[in-house]
Amino acid sequence: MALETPPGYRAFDEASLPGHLAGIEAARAVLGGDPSGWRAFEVGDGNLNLVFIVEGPDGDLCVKQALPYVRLVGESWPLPLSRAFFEHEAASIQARHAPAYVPRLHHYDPTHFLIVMERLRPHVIVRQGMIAGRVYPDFARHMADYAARTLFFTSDLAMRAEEKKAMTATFCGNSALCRITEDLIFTDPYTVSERNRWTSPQLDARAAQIRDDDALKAAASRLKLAFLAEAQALLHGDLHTGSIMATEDETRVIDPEFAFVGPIGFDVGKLIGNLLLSHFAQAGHEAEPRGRDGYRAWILETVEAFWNGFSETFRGLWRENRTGDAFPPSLLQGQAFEAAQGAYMARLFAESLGFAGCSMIRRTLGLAHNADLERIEDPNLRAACEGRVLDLAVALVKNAHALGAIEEVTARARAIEAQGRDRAA
Ligand code: SR1
Ligand code: MG
Repeated sequence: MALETPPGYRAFDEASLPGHLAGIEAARAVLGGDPSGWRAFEVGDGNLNLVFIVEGPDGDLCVKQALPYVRLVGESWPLPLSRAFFEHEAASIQARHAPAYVPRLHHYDPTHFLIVMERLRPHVIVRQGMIAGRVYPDFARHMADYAARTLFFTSDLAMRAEEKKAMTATFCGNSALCRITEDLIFTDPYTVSERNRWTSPQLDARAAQIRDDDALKAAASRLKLAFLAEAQALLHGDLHTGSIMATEDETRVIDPEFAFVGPIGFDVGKLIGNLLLSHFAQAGHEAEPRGRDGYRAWILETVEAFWNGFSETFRGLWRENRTGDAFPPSLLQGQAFEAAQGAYMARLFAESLGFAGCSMIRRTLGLAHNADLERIEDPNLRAACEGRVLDLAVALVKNAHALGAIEEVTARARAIEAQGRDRAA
């Protein structure tokens, strides 16, 4: 039986989309000419939606349409179309705060849950670039700026309480997407679930060890509570390297359909976790052993520069814009304010590392894996890389509070990589 959809909704395909876009003024303005000559290509490789590139004589566009189910799984897993509304809302807010780092939005169609936006070209998905060993010299600086600006300006540090509560209320409606994160990241990998998968039999014992680790499960549960209950700022909600497109000079963040008002460390940590995962996956992509040592070093420098840049920019924005209801200037000035900021950032750092670890565990033991590891064909080599991902991830989830600086995290990553290599030799 077909899934129920709202009146007027239909999922487009390459043949039917140009005719629909012909009725949208913003699309006509970009594509130009006669709509009968427009061509659409479905290019979506994500887990949830349809994504089209549409080309006309004057220009091109990207069109994203929500399906009423999870594309990765099929119609057996229904998912609200409203995620397109939340994505468009979040993208509009992020465009106000960090316009240099998001694609231009042209149109939102609420009947078809469809977003018409700028086609990013020649940008490529950063995850694909990192699998190919590409260096993005400004990536850390851009992402630090993007994260600091979008997260600071939508937090209680910058917003008045009435405005912030209204924003929070709007995004509470995106609960189905939050539910995916709650289950897939914070619960499934730590229990027996038919949605889980891993490289088997190589990682069977490791998966069982993780299911039996009470301290780990308690720490993951504390992070789940933070995700459920800490309404700190408007998050992108799925800030991994597959949600970022870049060239050498430009960085654009796409796909904020998981947006909601949650803990700042979730965005920050998800990006750190995905970079660390890419670091450990490089052994599966290098042409000869140690062939990507230089690239691994760049990834870890990027992790450091991202956190350090984020932290510095976030603190600077906060010093300059004490416009929110939290930490009022009437109470805190000078040294007292600096001390309060320091304590806030230390807590955020620890929470970010915990979320980074959870993001790494779910991509090795949960439902949705990353191409970084999935593309490694030799299962023994893949399992070796995944084992190293898990070594660091478990330490991050359990011991984040013991780590004082991002350089301690990257040092551990380096040590785990070296030990793994020695063991394999
Ligand atoms: C069922 S959706 C699986 C994952 O895809 C997205 O990228 C999110 O990370 C989600 O958890
Ligand atoms: Mg996505």
